[in-house]
Amino acid sequence: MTISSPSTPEARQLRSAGYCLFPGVLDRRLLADLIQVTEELVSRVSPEDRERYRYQGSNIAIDDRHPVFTRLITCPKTLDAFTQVGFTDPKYWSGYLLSKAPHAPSLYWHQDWWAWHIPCSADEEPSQVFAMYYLTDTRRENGCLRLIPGTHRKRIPLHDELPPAHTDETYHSDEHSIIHGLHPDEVDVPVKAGDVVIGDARLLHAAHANQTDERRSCLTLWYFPHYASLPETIKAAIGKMSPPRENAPSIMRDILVPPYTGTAEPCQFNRVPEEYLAR
Ligand SMILES: O=C(O)CCC(=O)C(=O)O
Repeated sequence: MTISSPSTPEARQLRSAGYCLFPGVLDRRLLADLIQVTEELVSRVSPEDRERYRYQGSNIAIDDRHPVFTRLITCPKTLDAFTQVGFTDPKYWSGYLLSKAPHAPSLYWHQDWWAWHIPCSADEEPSQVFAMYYLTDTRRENGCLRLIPGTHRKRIPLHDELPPAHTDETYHSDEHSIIHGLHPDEVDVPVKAGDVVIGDARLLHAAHANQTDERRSCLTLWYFPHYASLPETIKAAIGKMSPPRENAPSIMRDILVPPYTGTAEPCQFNRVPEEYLAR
């Protein structure tokens, strides 16, 4: 992808370090409504899912037809932030509620890109990004995000130790193993409730354990920042993995990934970084 990005500090940081932060994008009303709806969702998690997703806390796919999530996905200040970092055609794909109960363990190191065998995986421009919102202020003690800057484009030894993200291997990993450990190059990303962290899906990230008596909830939304410029095989794969969305609210029409109508074969789902992640 050859796209010239703007020279704002956030745009530069996103390309060089793999993430950036915009403060205060959610207003108080939306934040309060999100807290109410997500508490209800978390209260309905089965004991089996609570155990399976104990490192993420929960892994609840959000319903983008629910009015509160529609407001979040189309949040004007986040869409404005996308413009400021140079996204040419942002399209929303999916979102998850990751809610750490009091005293929940750390989240394992991982990256979330899934088409590593396609050459665009080496590009400076991200093919996929997360927009992460926290519903409480975060810090190391209550399980803030941590990440290793630059690892979206540079291989480090840890890459070769990690199983593919969000699989049985990570769900059943040992809390004291290297994939949960501290890394000398990691940085904490503490935030205020209502900030948004925009990050490259290729970036190695994790979260600290929640050592407090309070719940810590995160909403991660996935977007393709330059959807129109993605390789056809990736667009076909996205189309195959996306839920049907004929009944999407009208406010969502412009931001949702469109149905794939081309003829390309979907590329494989491949979470393992190979030749396109440079040493
Ligand atoms: O809980 C967090 O802070 C990050 C969550 C995350 O990256 C994930 O579950 O994939």
